Amino acid sequence: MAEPAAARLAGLHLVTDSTLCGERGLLAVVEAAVRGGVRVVQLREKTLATRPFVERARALKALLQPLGVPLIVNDRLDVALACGADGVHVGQEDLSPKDMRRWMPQGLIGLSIERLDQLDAAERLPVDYYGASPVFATATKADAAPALGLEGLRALRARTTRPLVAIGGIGAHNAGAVMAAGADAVAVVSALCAAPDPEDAARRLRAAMETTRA
Ligand code: TZP
Ligand code: MG
Repeated sequence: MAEPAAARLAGLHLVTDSTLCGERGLLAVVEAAVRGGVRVVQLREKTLATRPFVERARALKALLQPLGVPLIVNDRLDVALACGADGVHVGQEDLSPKDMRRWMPQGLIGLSIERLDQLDAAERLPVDYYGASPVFATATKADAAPALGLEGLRALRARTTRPLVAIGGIGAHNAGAVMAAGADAVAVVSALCAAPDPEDAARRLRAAMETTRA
C-alpha cells in the first residue's frame, strides 16, 4: 500500500526559485539540499514558458525519483502530468483541487490557506495538505498575504487534522517555533535557494525543526 500522504509530506520542503539559485543552477542546489535532508521539493516557476517549464520539471523528476523525494509542481496541473510529478500545489485562485483530483487520483494536492476563514470551504475539498501561507513576512513572494503569525498557525492547527506545511519567512532561527505551533512540515525558498551552502543550510534547518519540537 502507498505511504499515507501525511508521512510523505513530513519534514523539510524546498520550494524552488531558480533566480535565487544563481549560477549554480537549480538542479545542483536541489541536489545539495536533498543531501542535507530536504524531504519534498516543489517546483515553482512564475515566468517560464510551458515547454522549458516541462523540461525543467522532467530533469528535476529524474533527479528526485531515485532518491525517493516527491516532486510537487506549483500551479500547473499540465506540467505536473507531463513530467509525472507526485503532486500539485495551488492557491485559492488557481484550478480547484476538485478539478485536479480527476486527473491526479493518487497525487498529493496542496492548497494555500492565507486566512482562517478559508479553512471551512477547504475542508470539503479533496486536498492532502494545506500550505499555511505566509507564517511570517517575506520578501520572496511579492504578493504574499499578511502574515498569519504563530497565533494564526496555532488557530489553523486547532481547526484541522490535515497536514500543515508552514511557509513564509522561515529559517533556522524560527523553524522550531513553527513546528511547536503545530506545523507538520516547514517549506522554505530563500533559506535554501540563496544559501551559500544549501546542504549545510538544510541540515541546520532540520536540526532546528527537531530541537525545539522535543
Ligand atoms: N508562498 C507563501 S510565502 C512564499 C510562498 C512561495 C515565499 C516564501 O519564501 P521564503 O524565502 O522562504 O520566505
Ligand atoms: Mg498559485
